Amino acid sequence: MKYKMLNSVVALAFGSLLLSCSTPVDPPSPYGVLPTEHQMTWQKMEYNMFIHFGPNTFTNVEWGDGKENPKVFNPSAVDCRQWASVAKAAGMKGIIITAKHHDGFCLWPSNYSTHTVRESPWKEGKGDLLRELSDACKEYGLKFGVYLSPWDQNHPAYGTPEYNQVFANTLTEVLTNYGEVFEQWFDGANGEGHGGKKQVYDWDMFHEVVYKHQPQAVIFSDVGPGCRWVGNEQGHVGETNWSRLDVEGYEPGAKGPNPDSLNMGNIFGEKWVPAETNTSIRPGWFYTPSTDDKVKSLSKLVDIYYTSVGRNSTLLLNVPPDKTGRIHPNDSTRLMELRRAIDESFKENLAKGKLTATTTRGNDSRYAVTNLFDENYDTYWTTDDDVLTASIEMDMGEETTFNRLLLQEYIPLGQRIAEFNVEYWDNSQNSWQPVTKATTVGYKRILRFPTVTASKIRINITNSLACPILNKLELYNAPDFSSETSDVKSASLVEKNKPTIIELAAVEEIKGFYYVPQNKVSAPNIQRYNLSISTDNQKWTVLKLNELFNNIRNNPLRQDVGFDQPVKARYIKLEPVELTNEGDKYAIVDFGVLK
Ligand code: FUL
Repeated sequence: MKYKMLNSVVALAFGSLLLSCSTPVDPPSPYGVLPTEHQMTWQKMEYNMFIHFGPNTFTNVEWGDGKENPKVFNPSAVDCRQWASVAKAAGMKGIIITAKHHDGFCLWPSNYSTHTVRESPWKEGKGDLLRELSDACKEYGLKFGVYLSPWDQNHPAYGTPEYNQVFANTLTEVLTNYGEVFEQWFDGANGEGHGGKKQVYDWDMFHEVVYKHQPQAVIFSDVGPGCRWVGNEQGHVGETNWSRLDVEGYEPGAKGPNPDSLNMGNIFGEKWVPAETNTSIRPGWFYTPSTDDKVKSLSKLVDIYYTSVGRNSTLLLNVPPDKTGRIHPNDSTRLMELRRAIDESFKENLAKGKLTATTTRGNDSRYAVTNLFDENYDTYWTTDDDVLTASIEMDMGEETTFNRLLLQEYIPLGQRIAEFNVEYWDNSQNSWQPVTKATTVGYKRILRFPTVTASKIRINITNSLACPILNKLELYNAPDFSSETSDVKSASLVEKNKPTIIELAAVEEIKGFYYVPQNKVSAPNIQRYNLSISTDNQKWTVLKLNELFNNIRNNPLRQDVGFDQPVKARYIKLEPVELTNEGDKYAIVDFGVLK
């Protein structure tokens, strides 16, 4: 009897415990600044196409100076439907086009410029590329976005206060005539216009115009407000990547945050400004036939996918149409290879079996760890507010071979996880063994590690700024596409006051020169230079004075510079005037003549 009594007391106590467990527990309060609904939609797009097209496509330069004859713009077979179909087949969700680059040429017949497609022979001046592309995007179910450079080397008003209004009007045209725009890309470059005039941009006014006409548009710049540059054009955001950024006191362009902040965000940043990794499939942003054989390799592109999408960033991959106005087969073939590689890598999710967590918020099944397996973005696992560390274990029930782990943090409630590691159960040693460790997760984190075979895996969250919230866990065994080594060549470092001189075997006719900088954004490469020639190493003729290597800061590539006419010389002297990163030495990988 006594025994029976005891039993029912236990049963009673257990029952009330169960009851308290099923009392709904409130979801965690948001932590820090949060993404807007539009930033969430944008983040989920993950992979988009960038299109650089304009006079530069025909003059083979990266930065036109606005003095080009608009007649150079004459593609013979523009086919925006081909661009869209390639983007779609590549798995991209949107296309952003350089509606106006630094040369000021407008790809639509703007009423605020006399340097547009209207002045070109293309379609006898009746064409409108923004119309064609926005229509093609609609047809293919892609979103449409626009790049507009405030820096305009053609517009006569550039450098005067009136120009800001001109730019606002230009922006209004683009944002009111072509349907919905998902992203407004503002280039921060701010150079001189006619007669060396520089502009003080009225960013507040520009942003107002965007939000008035396209409230859902995510605005890109070094400081957002919608999304941010990652501080390089090589295709990698930081391994640590916070979607928060300190923006106070900074401006787009040269007055932006330092490259590390852009690359990694700021852990306690004051605004939600997620990263967009923008890079080109070719060495430069614009098409030129000399890069037909330099389309990035599959392994390089796969790598870029992991160092962007795999690190809590979107990827904006530039695919520049050629002189006919079509995407070159070398580029489209590579994009299809990349698609296949991604599909193959993430074909079979091996995450299955029993999932357990050391702790679950209020023991409430709404926050159960099994939510990591479902397809619902808005269900997640989390812990009690004061629990900042936890482990999740997956027992797959059988030996499984894998080399990729995908995690997603539920960022609508803020980015929280700061450090975690992964372990596997080693049967032979009867212990947990390390697989890898990392810092941030964010919207999506894909970890690559050497292949492991195990039946159990454990994720230990060792540091989180608030209770961790995860909504996805996937495991894969991806084929190896990474055969490429780093392409950063070592450079000679030369004292800044010592010019570099080449001596040819004899006096020869030369057509130009090339300079190969170190392919690293942080290298002290030559940005402005003087170039002189001589036949006797005594009397020098200056051919280039205080000239700029275009875009060398953000994209440190070999620079080919032609002379107006061939010259005869035996000695060629390159003198740095200004470096991309100041110091007392400059970097030089190679310097030579074009014959
Ligand atoms: C940079 C520009 O100067 C390049 O030409 C290119 O458009 C790149 C995407 O942005 O700031």
